[in-house]
Amino acid sequence: MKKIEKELEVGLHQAYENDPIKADMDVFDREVDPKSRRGFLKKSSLLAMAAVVGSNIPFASKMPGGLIPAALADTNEPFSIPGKDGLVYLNDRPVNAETPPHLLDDKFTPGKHFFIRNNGIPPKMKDIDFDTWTLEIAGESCLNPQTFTLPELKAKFKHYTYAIQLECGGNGRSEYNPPAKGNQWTTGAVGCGRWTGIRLRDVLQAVGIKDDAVYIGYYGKDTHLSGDPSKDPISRGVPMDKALKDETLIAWEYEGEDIPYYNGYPLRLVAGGWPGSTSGKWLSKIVIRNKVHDGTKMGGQSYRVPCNPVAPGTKVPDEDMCIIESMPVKSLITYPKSGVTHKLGESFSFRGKAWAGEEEVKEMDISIDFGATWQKANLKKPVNRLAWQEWEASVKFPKKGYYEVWARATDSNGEAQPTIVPGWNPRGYLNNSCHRIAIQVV
Ligand SMILES: Nc1nc2c(c(=O)[nH]1)N[C@H]1C(S)=C(S)[C@@H](COP(=O)(O)O)O[C@H]1N2
Ligand SMILES: [Mo]
Repeated sequence: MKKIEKELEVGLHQAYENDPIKADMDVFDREVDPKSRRGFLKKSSLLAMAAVVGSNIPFASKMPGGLIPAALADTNEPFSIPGKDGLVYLNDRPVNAETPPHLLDDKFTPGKHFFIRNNGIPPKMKDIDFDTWTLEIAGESCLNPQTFTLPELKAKFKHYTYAIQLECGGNGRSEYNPPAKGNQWTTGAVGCGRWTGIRLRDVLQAVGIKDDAVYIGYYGKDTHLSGDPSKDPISRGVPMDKALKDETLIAWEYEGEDIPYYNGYPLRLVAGGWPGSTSGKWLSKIVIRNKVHDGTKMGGQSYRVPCNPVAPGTKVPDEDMCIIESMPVKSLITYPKSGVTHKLGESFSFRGKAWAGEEEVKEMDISIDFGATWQKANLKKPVNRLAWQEWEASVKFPKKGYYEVWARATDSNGEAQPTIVPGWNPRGYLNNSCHRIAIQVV
């Protein structure tokens, strides 16, 4: 651990000495104004603030609470989270952090760059033991409820590795107007890498699925923010046909290593192409249900959108909201970084990633004239179903000046990304508008 992190931890433990719940929390689970886009630290976390600005703050006692240090106001300076590198911090209780586009340039996202979306407080690392971790399979539509240890699951069922893309349903939320409550994700609540585990299908078939089964639901070992053990932070699921797909995994490995702690170590569900919220982390129980799973965040406005489009700002009754299933087609420009300068006359190469929920991306286009004309990019096939696809394109700019490069993917059903923010919805899900970067040609 770097020195400053150590100091931070010591400082915080002192600060929380008289508050056993806070003292017990992970070092990063501190209070932050959830509305502030960068989620900066309150006055109480001066050591943390000093860590972020890179030096101490002589007039710290005069600093208004919630002030965003000017040194950081317009940078994406990442806060450090153990095992993570370069993420942009949105909130720290629960921890939420996104990946800047240029850190999604690798073919597969390294664990250290994979975004974090927590709804509660993760189990403590010291309480997690890979060898005694258990997964219970139960529910009213399960024939023979059974509990397996993680080593039993590994020994009993065949292993599979798939590159699978996960994206939070709220990725892109920050662009909605009127604004939607929740983490103000820009473009970085997405990643793709190789998950290794067993098929959920094999485990469900081994315990027996009753004929009336329609849905599965998951439970994880994280705890509710209130500390109330009777409440789940989140418990979602998928219909049986998604649960039984080849690529729906119970995984213990990501990119050849243990799953990173914040991404669900030691065991998680991976249901690619659907909202990330269906991929339960710190997985401890799966229920086979005879009705749509009714766990926490399955109802109301959570991970649901109006069944029919509504005007921005409309109040939509719960009964008119539908559960999000496959995510829409989307893409990112991962090279270069927005804001680069380029010399006139030389051709410029762009590259990025594209994905389309349950579908495949069939075409990728880029525009340098605000969408007036489009040029086809070279698009690779996915390495397997539900993996993102690489693309690249090369452009010659006609004259000096300011340009934007826009990227647009089209899926196998002919659905293309919109150039402006699509259908407003109360919680700001499913923004798949084109990614844009700025280029100065000199
Ligand atoms: N147990 C548990 N599983 C969870 C969550 C959570 O808070 N707890 N968050 C969900 C949401 S909303 C998303 S987008 C993904 C994020 O996965 P990641 O943090 O590994 O990126 O995990 C999902 N699974
Ligand atoms: Mo999410």
